[in-house]
Amino acid sequence: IIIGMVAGISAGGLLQWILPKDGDLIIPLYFFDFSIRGVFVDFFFEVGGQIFISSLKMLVVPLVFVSLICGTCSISDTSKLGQIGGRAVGLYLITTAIAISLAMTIAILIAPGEGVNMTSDATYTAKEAPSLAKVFIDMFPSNPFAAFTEGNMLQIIVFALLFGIAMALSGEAGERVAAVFEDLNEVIMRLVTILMNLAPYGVFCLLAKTFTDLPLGELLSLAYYFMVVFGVLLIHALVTYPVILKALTGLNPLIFLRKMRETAIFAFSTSSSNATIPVTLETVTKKMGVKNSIASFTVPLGATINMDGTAIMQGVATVFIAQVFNVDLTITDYLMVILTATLASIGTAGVPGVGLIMLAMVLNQVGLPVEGIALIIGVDRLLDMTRTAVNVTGDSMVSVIVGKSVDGFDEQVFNDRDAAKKDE
Ligand code: DAS
Repeated sequence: IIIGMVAGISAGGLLQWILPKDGDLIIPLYFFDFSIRGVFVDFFFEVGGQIFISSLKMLVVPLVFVSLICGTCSISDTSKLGQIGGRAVGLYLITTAIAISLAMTIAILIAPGEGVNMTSDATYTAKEAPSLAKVFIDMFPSNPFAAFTEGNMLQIIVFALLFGIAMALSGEAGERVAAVFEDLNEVIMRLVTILMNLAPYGVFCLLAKTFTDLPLGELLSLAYYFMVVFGVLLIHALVTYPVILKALTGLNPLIFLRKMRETAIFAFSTSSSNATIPVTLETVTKKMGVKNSIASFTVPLGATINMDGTAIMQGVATVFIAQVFNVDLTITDYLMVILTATLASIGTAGVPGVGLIMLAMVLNQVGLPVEGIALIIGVDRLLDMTRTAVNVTGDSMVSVIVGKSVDGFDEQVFNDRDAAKKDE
């Protein structure tokens, strides 16, 4: 997969060097013109990459539903379920609040937007941040089948939890149904393993296409902003998470980070926490030793409500845009940003670009000109890839912490360098 990643970035860079910006290179052959962009970028890379992402997403709804039901009905006492849920949600919200506070503090200290002095006269009415009540009401599906077709992860999670609890309380009938779901889960996880054999090619296509047209020039013009976001993402992934993991579990963070590598590359390549769920689940259970009954709940939940990487981008972007437009934010404004960004992340699925949409909500909340997003949108693609990798790392870390805290964790598997290799 790493080879696929390096080859994809190299191919994209080479094509960016060969092809004129948004242009093409036509090689006239005997009976047709061979278009470099048409054949490679718009066909091979586009088709290969999209097929790969669609095949990952194809698994998400059935995998989350089946594995969550297996997990829930195997936790017979519902009090433990409350314990797992409470700890997972608590840790997700705390790590997101730490992420955005870290991001805003560093952005205020470095002041990447100082001296740009843009003025804003456009009026932009972005949609309001969701109220807490609405977020909770929307979690309960009025029609579970609609939740499945729309891929509404929070509603699927709630329905699967309730269904699993009902199965655990249904005696023999529940046991018979549980046996069916166990077999279904086995088959779907086998499908994940099969798909992971396609990963190098899918990662190659996705990155080759992205890096063919990545606006490197814009990166330079926004290098300051880009480097601050990228720097805080690295600090959060390589310092905050290891410190929290070590402090709460005593586990070796280097083993955790090494085992996260493949999943992080998937997340980086797909820019989608949701599409990466099958891989995150596989890594957290088979390589890190978290019981499926825990991971099947914490991983999909994290992919939906936990977006530390996104919160970091939003924290830096808010300060950057305030500086660019010379708006002095008060401490109340900063607290409002933390609350809005954390709330906004709960209700939005982990799909490409969702962080930028949520940013409009956050800027609107503190009265900042939302058209400031136009400044940073050019460099957002590469940041989206990186922050998605941070998002799934946070989901995996919390899964390990919660698993270990409720005795749903096999430390031997975690410390085993080759865990899960035997399965492949
Ligand atoms: N791409 C989102 C995710 O899947 C993150 C973002 O858009 O910020 O986590």
